[in-house]
Amino acid sequence: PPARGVVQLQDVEFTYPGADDPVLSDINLTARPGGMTAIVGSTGAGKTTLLSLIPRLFDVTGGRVLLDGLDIREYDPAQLWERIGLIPQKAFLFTGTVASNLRYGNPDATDEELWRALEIAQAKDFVAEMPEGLNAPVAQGGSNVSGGQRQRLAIARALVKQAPVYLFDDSFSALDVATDARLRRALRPISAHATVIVVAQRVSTIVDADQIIVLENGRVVGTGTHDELLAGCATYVEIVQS
Ligand code: DUT
Ligand code: MG
Repeated sequence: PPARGVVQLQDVEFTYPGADDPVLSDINLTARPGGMTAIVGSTGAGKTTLLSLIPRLFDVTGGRVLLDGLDIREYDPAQLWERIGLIPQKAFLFTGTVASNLRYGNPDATDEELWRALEIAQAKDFVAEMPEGLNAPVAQGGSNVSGGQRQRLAIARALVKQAPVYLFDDSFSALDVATDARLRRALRPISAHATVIVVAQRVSTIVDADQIIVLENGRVVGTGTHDELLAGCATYVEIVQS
């Protein structure tokens, strides 16, 4: 059956290898295509850890993660990775060119597809301004581009995969407010058919989410829309007011 992108976490618990205590416990959530799920919580709450379980960067130590109804441990790892576009909290680039960085994950992408992804990621203008364009060199660690540019190239790289699931780990807070807003607008056609999970800090990023999951010390302390959580979740109120 074709990939749809329904992500489910069921009674998930996770303890880092060698650690004594779980950093995530009793996590239950369902994220569906055509909607955006936002994950909020203070630093150390477990947001990055939660996202890392979906492409199996780590395996759960309790409960299970399902993609389209199937335990992710049943997938061939490469097949799972193909279906998930992960934009890490700390974006990284390889030594090479803009194009080689973008094609990581989808070697067959056409130049046109690369430009389309760059456009959505708000990275088209600065790449077009480079004399070599898509063939512009990327120095070791992406040291010849700014942090915000690196972030947007990492977003474009994930979009080139055309995955049914996208995981954005705090990808927007490093961007200025205007770029952030343009980027989220440009992502709407994608979230209309894909499953999008974003870890976010700015209220503007999360107010429109179809569901918001509030994490505190590795546990879900609230699930709902912005208005529902404002009315019923003290932790959420604290987060959005800080
Ligand atoms: N942790 C480890 N080992 C790791 C990564 C994290 O023990 O390799 C711990 C640190 C923290 C908890 O797991 O107590 C959750 O960390 P995570 O990075 O998931 O938190 P976050 O919500 O993403 O924090 P931030 O907002 O700072 O990104
Ligand atoms: Mg994090």
